[in-house]
Amino acid sequence: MENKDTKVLSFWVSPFGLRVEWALKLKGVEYEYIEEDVFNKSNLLLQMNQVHKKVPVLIHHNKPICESFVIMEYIDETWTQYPLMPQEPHQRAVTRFWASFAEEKVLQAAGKAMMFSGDEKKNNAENAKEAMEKIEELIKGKKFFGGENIGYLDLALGWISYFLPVMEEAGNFHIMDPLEFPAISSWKKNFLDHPIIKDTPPPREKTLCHLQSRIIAFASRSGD
Ligand SMILES: N[C@@H](CCC(=O)N[C@@H](CS)C(=O)NCC(=O)O)C(=O)O
Repeated sequence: MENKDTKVLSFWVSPFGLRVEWALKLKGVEYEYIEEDVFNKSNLLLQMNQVHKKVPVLIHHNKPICESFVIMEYIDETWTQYPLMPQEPHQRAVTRFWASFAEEKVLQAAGKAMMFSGDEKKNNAENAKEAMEKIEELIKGKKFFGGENIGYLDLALGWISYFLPVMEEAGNFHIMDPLEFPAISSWKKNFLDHPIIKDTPPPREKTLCHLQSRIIAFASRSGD
């Protein structure tokens, strides 16, 4: 039965929104999904995320929680079954460190590599790749970042498994060579094979078209 007390406001292709849904699904929490049009924002979104006006927003007992990392921690503290974060404070700090490292150094650089052209594309792809080398070291010898089970960091970095390949194709750049990143490649497989994750990524072709249209819109705005 759908739980009316727990709502997720998201956009079908949002990798940030999918993290939140994964966290709820892993914990077996029922929720209502509300699709948002980020190009024509609803009053509900503007009301629930007055600062950033972005998805995802988790609405729990009519109270909004914004920012996917904050939401995942809230979910972990609210529903204690299937802990996502390690229990030990130092391990928790390390987990948060790598989540923000990947967000700032890999995701942002990959986003710029996808959108920009020329030297900016090349430099950002190189920066993303350099940061990815650190992630490769981190996952070496492990099934998941969380150890034997999917944890917070797997969800935070989950976009690398299904979204990055589409970004690379749409933006014509290359970071993820399986020969250079064998440990990340086997993590990717383990992650995407997981029963909770398996059928959740948005359709690849639709995602590709969406990203291509964003690149075209960005280029026409910046006068390329
Ligand atoms: N740091 C945010 C990023 C959220 C984000 O960028 N969401 C996009 C959709 S993928 C959005 O709502 N964009 C609308 C806008 O930028 O106005 C998070 O982790 O939740």
